[in-house]
Amino acid sequence: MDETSPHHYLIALGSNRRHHRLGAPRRVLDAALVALASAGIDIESTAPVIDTPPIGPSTRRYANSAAVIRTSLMPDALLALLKRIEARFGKRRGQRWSARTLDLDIILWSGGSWYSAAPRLIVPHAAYRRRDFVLRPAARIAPRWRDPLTGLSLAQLHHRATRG
Ligand code: A4P
Ligand code: MG
Repeated sequence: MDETSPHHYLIALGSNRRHHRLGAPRRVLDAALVALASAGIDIESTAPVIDTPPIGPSTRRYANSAAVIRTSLMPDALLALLKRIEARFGKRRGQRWSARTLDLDIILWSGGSWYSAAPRLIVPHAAYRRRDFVLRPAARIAPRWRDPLTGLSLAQLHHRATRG
């Protein structure tokens, strides 16, 4: 094991706005993974990109994916990196949940739970347990990873979320 990168994270990727140079949202997600790797993050596995209907006020469909990564960064430092990469792909306009070129969320980390007020960060992600657009790609690459709060695996959470 590489002792310099002790933490695993599950990251969710989303995009529902074209990038002026890269093009369609799924190209944005590919480029985001390249940006993470260039920043020294080990990308252990990536899920196939899926096309999903928007949850919330935006009317554009999303491209979504997930990745298991490995790094020595603690959650707050990883969030700062994710925010820098998001900003590089385009500034957000308007309100919460508006269309965005790139959204990178921390869903799970190998250390269990994390809470900080500044930067505001809650891991596991507060809403992911009900979101098919997160759980479907996540369950493809890490089906046995257990949510520390419920004790359920990602495969179980995905099954539960799609049961109807
Ligand atoms: N923050 C707290 N916890 C976390 C975490 N675990 N990971 C804070 C990342 N950030 C976290 O996020 C706002 C702030 O949340 C961050 O600055 C950080 O300090 P944001 O991405 O800037 O804002 P947002 O995304 O508009 O709000 P929010 O609540 O994060 O929205 P979501 O939950 O990301 O949902 N429909 C489909 N089909 N696919 C999607 O990907 N995404 C959203 C956005 C809505 N509908 C969607 C999709
Ligand atoms: Mg977000």
